[in-house]
Amino acid sequence: MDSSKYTTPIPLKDVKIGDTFWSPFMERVRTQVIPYQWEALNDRVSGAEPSYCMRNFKLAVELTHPELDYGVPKDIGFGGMVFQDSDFAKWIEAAAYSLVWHPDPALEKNLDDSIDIICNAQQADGYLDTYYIVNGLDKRFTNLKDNHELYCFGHFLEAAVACFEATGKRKLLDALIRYADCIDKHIGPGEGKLRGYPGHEIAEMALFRLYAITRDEKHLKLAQYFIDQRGQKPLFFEEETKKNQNNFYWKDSFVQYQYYQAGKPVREQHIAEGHAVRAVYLYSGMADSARIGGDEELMKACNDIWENIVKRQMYITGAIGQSAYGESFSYDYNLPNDTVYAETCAAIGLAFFARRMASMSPRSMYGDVLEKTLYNGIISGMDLDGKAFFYVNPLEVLPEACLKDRRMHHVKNQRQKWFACACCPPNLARIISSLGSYVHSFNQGALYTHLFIGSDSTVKIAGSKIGVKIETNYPWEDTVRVSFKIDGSAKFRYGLRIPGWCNHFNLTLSGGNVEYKTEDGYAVIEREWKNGDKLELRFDMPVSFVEANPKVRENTGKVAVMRGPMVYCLEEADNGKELFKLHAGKPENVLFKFEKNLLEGVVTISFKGKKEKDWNDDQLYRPLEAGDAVYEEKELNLIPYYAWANRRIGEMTVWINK
Ligand code: FUB
Ligand code: ZN
Repeated sequence: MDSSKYTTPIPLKDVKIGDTFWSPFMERVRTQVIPYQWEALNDRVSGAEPSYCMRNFKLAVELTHPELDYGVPKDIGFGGMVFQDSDFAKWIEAAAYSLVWHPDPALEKNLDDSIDIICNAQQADGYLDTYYIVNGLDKRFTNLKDNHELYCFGHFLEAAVACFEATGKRKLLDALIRYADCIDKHIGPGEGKLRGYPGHEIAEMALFRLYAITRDEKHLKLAQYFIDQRGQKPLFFEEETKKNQNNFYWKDSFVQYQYYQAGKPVREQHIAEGHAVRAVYLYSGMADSARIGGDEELMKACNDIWENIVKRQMYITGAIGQSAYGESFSYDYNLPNDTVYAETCAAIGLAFFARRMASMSPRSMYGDVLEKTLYNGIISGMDLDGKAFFYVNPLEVLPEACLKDRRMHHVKNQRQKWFACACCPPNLARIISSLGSYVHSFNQGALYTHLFIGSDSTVKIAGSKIGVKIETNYPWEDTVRVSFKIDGSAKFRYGLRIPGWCNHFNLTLSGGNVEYKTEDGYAVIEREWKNGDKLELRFDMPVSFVEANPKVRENTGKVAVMRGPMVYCLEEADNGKELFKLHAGKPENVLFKFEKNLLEGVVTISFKGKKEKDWNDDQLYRPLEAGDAVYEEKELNLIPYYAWANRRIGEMTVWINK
């Protein structure tokens, strides 16, 4: 492992996004999603599943400080999922990020008031989880496997770090440091402590972020302990289950403790298994730990798992977690398009993992996956108003099947206003509003650009303050311009990702030739950069027809359509019913055009394909000799996958008959 390649993202506050594609998404999150989710957390969205989240917090405050009265009946009980607190934490995190790029005194006040509620619910010893504050603190830390205490802690820690970085205010951060101390007192290697770890990961990566601020070894050690202790014998979860007579839901299942990625030590894990969101959150923490600790063995596990995901278990949209059973990964090359799970949170977690792998070593495959999942499988989770969401992101939908076929009962053909388990919408809000920190990463001698997002960033490299400006109309257009603002000149390596989908590109510097080396998929230029230097990267970005490995049986004889990073789909609204009868054939007249008034402005693709005609009789079966299939010419019209289900309910498919 070459630590000179390690980089860290440019902090969010130093990246200002101004991008034709992403700025509208970020604005939507700021003006629609964050206010809408606040209403949802307060159970004020009519017709939506109640959240109970704020009610739980207010109740926890009232039970802790009887002098504070929010008017919540003291005997009303805890509402919603055991991990309901995490929705509030994710909302806080998203709101904090949005304040970085759009100061908003009313939102900041709302945030401050929310933080007061959280701090008022905090117990004297730092403990902070409303499920146990309401249901009895004597039961806390008795079911780390399933009751999500450390998951909620992790989410609040992420929120606290975000608030501190966004506003400089320490109130929530200090509260979470006290909670971390409380956890550290009860869990860990010392005498009399529980040898436990999170049943649902996230605390690991959150603690590494905390450590980056506090530099307190205690926080680093706790994060490392959570990772290293996982799966060690005797298995903590097994002992905990016996001791506290907890249920073990997976006891008769093939998955056992690997549902929680806890069946074996992490360094012995080489394939992605179990609950997908848990898994990618763990792998993100493992990648942090491998980088911070220079741990080769852990790095190897991360690499192996990465390969397994992207070469065997990832959808073309960057979605992961194929199976509704346990919301989990399943097995290699099993990628069903219609019974798929593909939870929005899992795609988001894959983006976290990809970014951390890119920080370990800038290899374009990490940026490729980051880009793929961001432009497709993540943003498909939200409608174009920012008011309805997908939890499950199918690649093929037949509305009748969603209603009548049990195998697809989890697949919705319409985004939903809210969910009883509402993990995905606020997760979308936090990743979209923190997008700035995914664009570049740097170290003392190098800067790498992973995503082509219009932005103005400032970074200090080798003692010089560098301004980096990206101008582009990507992904709709093929040109990216990067210019530098430097006081005088500065010598550093600059790496620009050349996407895996691109077969040919042209790179120039201020209109002339430039010498670059291709290293791990980045065009790397090492030189004395001068103020005003401008790179122009132009890709060949034709419509491409992509097939899946023949081992993916669901896609046998099928083709998907892409342009640049965008995956396309057929929708009933543009192509009529029975999409399964359409064939690409040898696509002719392949055209793409930007349609300003369609779906908030998208590039659409069309080509001449064909449609199989119905038989002349209404037999269900017939001998092969009865005749060849008859086709009629048909123009196929495709839209970007992320924008499907924004018009009316109808069929959709990504994979088309060849
Ligand atoms: O368990 C908390 C969250 O709820 C998970 O991350 C999602 O998969 C959903 O089960
Ligand atoms: Zn989710």
